[in-house]
Amino acid sequence: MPEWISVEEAQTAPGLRLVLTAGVPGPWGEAAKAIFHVKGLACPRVAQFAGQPNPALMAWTGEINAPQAILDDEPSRAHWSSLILLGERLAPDKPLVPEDPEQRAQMFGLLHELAGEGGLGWSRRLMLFSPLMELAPDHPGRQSVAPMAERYGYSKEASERAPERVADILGLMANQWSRQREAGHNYLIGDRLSALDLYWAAFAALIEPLPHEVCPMPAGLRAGYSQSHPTLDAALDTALLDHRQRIYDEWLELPIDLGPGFRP
Ligand SMILES: N[C@@H](CCC(=O)N[C@@H](CS)C(=O)NCC(=O)O)C(=O)O
Repeated sequence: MPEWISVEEAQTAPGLRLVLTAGVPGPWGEAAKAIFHVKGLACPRVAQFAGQPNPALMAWTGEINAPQAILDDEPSRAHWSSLILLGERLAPDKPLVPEDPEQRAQMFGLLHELAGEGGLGWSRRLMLFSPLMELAPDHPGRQSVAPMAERYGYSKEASERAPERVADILGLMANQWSRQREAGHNYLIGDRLSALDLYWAAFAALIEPLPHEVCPMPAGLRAGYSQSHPTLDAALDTALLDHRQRIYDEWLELPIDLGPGFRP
């Protein structure tokens, strides 16, 4: 299990460093971890605290978001696609982006639907914020998420549209998986492991988190991540959850490392 270092230590450390949200199996962070793990790019991890100002991190990289990958003195990479492409650059011998242009375009399209603005991650996050944002303005529960909710486009209308949007994307993934199965493939794109399998494995936590024994996340957050909704339940192909389990069993770290102080 890679070591966790402070922002101060990370600032002067050479090579690759990965900033991750402590205590939360945030899907963007889990996907970035998966990319580097599968590629054998071991690197120290740096804790970010979701919803907090993270002043030292902001001073270092100009971003309070996580994940962020910092290579030597190069600018921080925070966007999901730039993290994938950094992995391809650093370990081209273990490609996670298909060579075939059709497959490549299809993969980045589906990845955007999972991790991009307005996609499954953003929409599920709105659903997660919704019960707290419905509380009175001075309620501590609402105040704890309001800055983030505003940062990620929260409105009552957007949160009401979110279940349909998540269901649409689950439908997309289900169709892709059944086409692949029919073609005799064991992965979501092409005939081998790709970034899409890793991002699906990470973002599936927002539909059904892995059990506490392997993912010791705070109970309140687990309730939020597991929030069921009839529209989602109807759209979910549980074979995709079996695929998530297989990807974790065959390719990824378990238990999930949520940082110092968050061990199973
Ligand atoms: N940078 C990623 C998104 C990552 C992201 O949304 N991270 C959130 C997870 S909740 C975060 O760290 N938020 C911290 C905050 O807003 O305080 C991307 O655009 O692809």
